[in-house]
Amino acid sequence: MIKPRVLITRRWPEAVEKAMSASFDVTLNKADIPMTAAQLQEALQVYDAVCPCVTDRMPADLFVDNTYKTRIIGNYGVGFNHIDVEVARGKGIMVTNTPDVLTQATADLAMTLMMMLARRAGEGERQLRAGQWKGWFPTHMMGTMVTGKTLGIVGMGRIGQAMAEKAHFGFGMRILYHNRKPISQAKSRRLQAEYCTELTCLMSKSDFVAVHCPSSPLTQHMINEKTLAFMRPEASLINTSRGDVVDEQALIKFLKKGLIAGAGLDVYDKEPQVPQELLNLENVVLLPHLGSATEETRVAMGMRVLGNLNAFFNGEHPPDKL
Ligand code: 8YV
Repeated sequence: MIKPRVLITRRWPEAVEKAMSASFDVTLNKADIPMTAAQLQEALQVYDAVCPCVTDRMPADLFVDNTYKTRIIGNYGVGFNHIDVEVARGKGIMVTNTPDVLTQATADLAMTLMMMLARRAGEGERQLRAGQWKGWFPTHMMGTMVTGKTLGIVGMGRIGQAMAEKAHFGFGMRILYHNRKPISQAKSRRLQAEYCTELTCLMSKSDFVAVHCPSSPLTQHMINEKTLAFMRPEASLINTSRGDVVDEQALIKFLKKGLIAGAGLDVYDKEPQVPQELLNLENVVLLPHLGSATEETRVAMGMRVLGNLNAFFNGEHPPDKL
């Protein structure tokens, strides 16, 4: 039987490249250089399945032809704002993603950012590495406690809830959340989580605001000058979702003026570009989109793509069809 032709656009962990190669006629991007729009367009005419990730932009205008060889796009990642799913669907291409498997890793990273901010870990490490540490003194780099503080979660989906669990049960934090609709009563009772119908209400009551909602036309620049204005000067913002949910220029303005205490960012509007003004600030922690970057998670993400492709080519319903 002829195996479906599958393109994996970037290097994946070896174990999943092997597993994919056992099931399909796989083409790997050995050089791991991001593909151009033209290469992606060509791929859609050559492969039965294309497996992109966040660096592969597939907006509406990428799908210029009327018919394609590709019948499924198996995205490696849970976020899919880089793919126009509606347009792909209209061209007869199914799109799948990889939910669940990266929930804990991403929530862990949001916790990391919160802890680093609160305890000024980035600043401290920079000072020490620069040879500027003069030794212990009582007022040296005092941060703030996380334990007992209030965490406001914007987007109480899988990752938001996982962070709430860690923060509430691990650090005794009070949980507020803003979401399209309240979570189940059982879940909110367990976390003693309070629902804020208004984002601004959550912003005004939180010591840490963590953004977990997906990028969409509805959430674009949801954290902007207007909403940031509700945050307290001692409060900080954490973003591990997508860069465009936050208006970066507004955030920079608020950070520079000391209108908010700090920001912990893992995602940016124009990745991998990070505005110089953010790089110049001490009160920010900046990570290079590491949310799901654990060995276990990146393997599990690949296996999830494999499961979706296997189901599809066996004529079954892929579990993560969008
Ligand atoms: C992924 C992510 O690593 O899955 C997501 O949505 O943001 C990341 O953690 C990345 O998207 C890979 O495509």
